[in-house]
Amino acid sequence: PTNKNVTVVFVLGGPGSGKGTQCANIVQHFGYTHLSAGDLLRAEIKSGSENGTMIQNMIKEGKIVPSEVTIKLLQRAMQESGNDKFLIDGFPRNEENRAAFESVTGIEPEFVLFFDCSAEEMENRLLNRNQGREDDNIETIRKRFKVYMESSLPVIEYYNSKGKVRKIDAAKPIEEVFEAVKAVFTPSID
Ligand code: UP5
Ligand code: MG
Repeated sequence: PTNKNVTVVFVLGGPGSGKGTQCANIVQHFGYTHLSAGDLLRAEIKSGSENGTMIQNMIKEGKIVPSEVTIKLLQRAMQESGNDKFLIDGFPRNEENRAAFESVTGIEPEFVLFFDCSAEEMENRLLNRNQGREDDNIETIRKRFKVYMESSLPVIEYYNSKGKVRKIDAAKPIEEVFEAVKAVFTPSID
């Protein structure tokens, strides 16, 4: 499909807000393909790519990988999926990511799903995740929070000013959060 026929929803929110968890639910109910930018970057490290060491170092420091790297991975995954509906999880993380994605792909998001959660709750979730992620330690978590506040929140503000943000209270239990998510994806008759 050409870019104009592609539907993209950006799924944003702080580290541990539940983006990946809820995307898995959305995929099952609404036929989207889930693309986690972080998962694609971690797969790139594992594949032994020439960028792997750079990506690994940046993730360890909670820093944002250059957008050209991330956008290439997203574009490749979109092409390989054969689908035309995508949840892009954890991207764009700063203004430069956002502008570059728009100009390179010509795609604007349908809307932005924003998981709102306190830092205290997110920190607890990440420290209890136990999936061996190299960035789930208290030092890196604090760096991720700082980058989120300084660089990623402004992207959400930008889309909010365009009326594109659908904000979800993500501090509730997983099932309750998904009820709110479902309401966003279910077309209303009016
Ligand atoms: N959990 C989930 N929902 C819950 C709920 N409602 N109640 C109680 N517990 C809940 O959830 C985290 C944990 O909480 C899990 O154990 C879950 O069971 C539980 P998850 O769904 O994994 O949350 P998520 O928001 O996906 O958290 P994640 O850690 O993946 O978010 P980040 O945004 O920090 O991580 P990401 O993988 O997107 O990025 C990692 C790094 O990659 C970045 O820091 C950056 O260095 C790099 N990166 C880039 O440079 N560019 C990009 O574009 C993307 C990433
Ligand atoms: Mg995730």
